[in-house]
Amino acid sequence: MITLYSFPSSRSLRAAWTLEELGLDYVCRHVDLKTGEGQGESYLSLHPDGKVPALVDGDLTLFESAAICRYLAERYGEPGSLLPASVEERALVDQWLFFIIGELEQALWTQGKHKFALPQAQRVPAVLPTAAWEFQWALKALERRFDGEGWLVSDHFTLADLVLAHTLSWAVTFKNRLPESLQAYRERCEARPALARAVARESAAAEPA
Ligand SMILES: N[C@@H](CCC(=O)N[C@@H](CS)C(=O)NCC(=O)O)C(=O)O
Repeated sequence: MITLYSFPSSRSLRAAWTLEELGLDYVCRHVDLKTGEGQGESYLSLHPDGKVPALVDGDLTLFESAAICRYLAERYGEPGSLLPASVEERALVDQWLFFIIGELEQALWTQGKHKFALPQAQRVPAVLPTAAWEFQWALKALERRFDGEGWLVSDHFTLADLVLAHTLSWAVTFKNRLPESLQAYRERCEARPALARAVARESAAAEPA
């Protein structure tokens, strides 16, 4: 059995979206970050930092959203679907995943941390313009390699597109400017029915029993 530990509008959506793209059966278990459940002893035994997502599949427990998506696609995906069939194209998917997490997301997360995620006393609003500048810098690097037409790797939607679309949606939520081409690409990815199902699963899990 697969269990995803999630919280709506967080990075766990990447994992839920991947599970839905793959058509897998899974339990979606809400972790109430707002009441501090993440820092409870029980959840810390799954995720050492008390964050979401975490995934349990049989004897395997995994944390880190990109690693979870990568595992699910490799373990359960048809070769040539979320992960391309060739080693070279899979390496390109990994290249984009590391770039998205290490470059694009970091600048965004600095914004998120200093706008709402850190305890009030630790927030430094003065860093926000620098983080916005850093995000635009990383976006330019993306645009040099990808104009928003087609897909990041290969001729179809892959895991690289899923994680990029999710990250670009955060960019918009945090009020960063996206070029029209990437905005259209993001909307194309977000129109996938699997994403709507994933959002619904995470919301339903958060409903009181
Ligand atoms: N690099 C991690 C980051 C995970 C992370 O920071 N998750 C946030 C939600 S998006 C979280 O659980 N924060 C804990 C909290 O807010 O208490 C990943 O991609 O999974």
